[in-house]
Amino acid sequence: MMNLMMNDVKELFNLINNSQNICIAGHKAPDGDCIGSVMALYEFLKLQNKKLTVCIDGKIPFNYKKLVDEEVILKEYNNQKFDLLFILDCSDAERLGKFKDVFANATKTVCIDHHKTNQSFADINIIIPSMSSTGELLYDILKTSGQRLTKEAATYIYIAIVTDTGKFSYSNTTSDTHRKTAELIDLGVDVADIDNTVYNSKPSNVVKAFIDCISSIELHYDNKFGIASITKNILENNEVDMGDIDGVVEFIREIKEVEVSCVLKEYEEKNTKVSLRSKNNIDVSNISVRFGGGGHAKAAGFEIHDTVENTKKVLIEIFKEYLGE
Ligand SMILES: [Mn+2]
Repeated sequence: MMNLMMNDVKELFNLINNSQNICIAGHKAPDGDCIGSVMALYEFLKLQNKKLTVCIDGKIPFNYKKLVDEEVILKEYNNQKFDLLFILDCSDAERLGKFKDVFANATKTVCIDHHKTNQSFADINIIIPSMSSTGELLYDILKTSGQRLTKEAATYIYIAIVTDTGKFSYSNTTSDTHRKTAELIDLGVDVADIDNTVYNSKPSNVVKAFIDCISSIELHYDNKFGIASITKNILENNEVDMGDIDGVVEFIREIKEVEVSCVLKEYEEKNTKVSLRSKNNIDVSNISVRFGGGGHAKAAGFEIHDTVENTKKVLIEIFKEYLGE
């Protein structure tokens, strides 16, 4: 934990002590880091007898369902006010989706995040882009309390780390990440059990939808750019939700020559979400920021209000700058 953050961390625990009604919010279309971080903080604060509300916009993917009591998630936001709001793994308040107004209505706000595009928009901002995951950063923060984490809290932190590091394989994985993970295992995390829950649990229709997405792959610029789409058609044909299909963009990156992989997600006819992954030197967060999105050098995303087909053309054109002759 960086020294310069310690004042913010102390202030954070002061705020917890002085607040009764606390909200914990993650980003829309939640992933493992979002869910793991939110639920770890929830477990931690539960022991302090706070009134807790969780805001996550979007379905909890099937593999995380048994890890989250969906009863604790607020269904609709009706201008409830909170003494203290935690915003986790979000580079801006818009990422709260249908819960974005919770930010303006909270007395105090704390943002904990590792996206380098984060603009430090809350009252207290603990943003460390060198952290593999928000979960890893949250672990550092919670450890300073001196309170021993429960096995449940440790497990949520582990899920956040294991998913955002691609099972400890991405370049965001550090020796510190591994040391902290070792501590989590000492706290009782069952590594193989979590692997089965998070990764080895896909319903067959989800795998079929995945195959359909992969079949749509196009390769450009001597196979250096790979792009595929998750269309509403594929989702409907296989009866799956968007959030259930994970790993397409990482799968495309497995192609030897691919430098940048891209997946287009058709949410509405004119609302396409773009996910980008870079293998080596291209910083995809720069491209994402151009379109009002955020992310990391090797993993970033944004939305375009246009069709999948038009968005594809735009992206192929953009990567000509980077990967064309
Ligand atoms: Mn994250």
